[in-house]
Amino acid sequence: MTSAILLASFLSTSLPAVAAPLKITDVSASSELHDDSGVSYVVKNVKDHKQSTAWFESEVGSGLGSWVKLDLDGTQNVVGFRIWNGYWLTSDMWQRNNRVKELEVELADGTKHSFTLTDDMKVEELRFPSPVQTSSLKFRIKGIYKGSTFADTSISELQVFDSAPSSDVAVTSFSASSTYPADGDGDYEADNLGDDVLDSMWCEGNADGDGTGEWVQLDFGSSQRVSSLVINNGNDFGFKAFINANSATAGTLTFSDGSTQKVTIKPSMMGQTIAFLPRTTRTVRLTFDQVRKGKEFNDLCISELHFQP
Ligand SMILES: [Ca+2]
Ligand SMILES: [Ca+2]
Repeated sequence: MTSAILLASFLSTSLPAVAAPLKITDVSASSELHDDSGVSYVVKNVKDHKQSTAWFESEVGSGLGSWVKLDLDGTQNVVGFRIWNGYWLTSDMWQRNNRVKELEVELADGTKHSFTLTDDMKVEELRFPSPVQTSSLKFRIKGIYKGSTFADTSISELQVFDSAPSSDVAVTSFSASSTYPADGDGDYEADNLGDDVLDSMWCEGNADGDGTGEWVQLDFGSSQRVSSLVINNGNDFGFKAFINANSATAGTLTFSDGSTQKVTIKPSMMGQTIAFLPRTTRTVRLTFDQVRKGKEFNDLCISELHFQP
């Protein structure tokens, strides 16, 4: 039975509030584009937590019928998935390469579901009409939006979700003291802090400052227990990008009741967990008190920020 449903939304709205991406144990594809001057287009790029790396099919023409298969850790109760459709390296490259328009998802038992994707450089979230039991998902390209320059079709990242609550405290909205304007590399909105993608980030938009005094705030929608934060500091696009931009070294957590706690943050690309005195709070604001200066840009960026109960 084939059924179709389309539910597009921004990152900060539905699935991320209740779920964490399921583990992908293996990934395969009908074809892969050969590496081009050191840039890899292999299929594992759809699950490397980077929006700037993509899988490209290598068929003649636009790759209709090409597929990517994700294997899960056994049979899971899957409610939907998120797709970074097309080549997200830059908005220019996104325009120049094909995007997927019609996507067929085949489950382990052969059941197929069809989805029509929008033609926007936005993360798209799609749900099955009802949860499905499957150990794999095969994403097959059935229709495309044409790129302005190249005939190849690509997918930059895929995440699959079940309905189980995440181990992180669910976030209903992200906000910030300021935000760097979107440019050819994408946007720098605060909801990039919660997408489990390392090379999407919030950056402060204060032209004069180095990020000191700027803040990001997570709203949980109701009172929740929090006892630690998990942060990917700085611009985690890559090592050079990390060195070039500012990263945080100290901050202050402010909770709903006005109480505060100081935290020390390592200026490191590695994810770090920072424990603090447990609180029950609806919001947490992290104000940056001190930064490590970047070599090239004087803007503070943070790639991921999650709180744990
Ligand atoms: Ca990727
Ligand atoms: Ca991110």
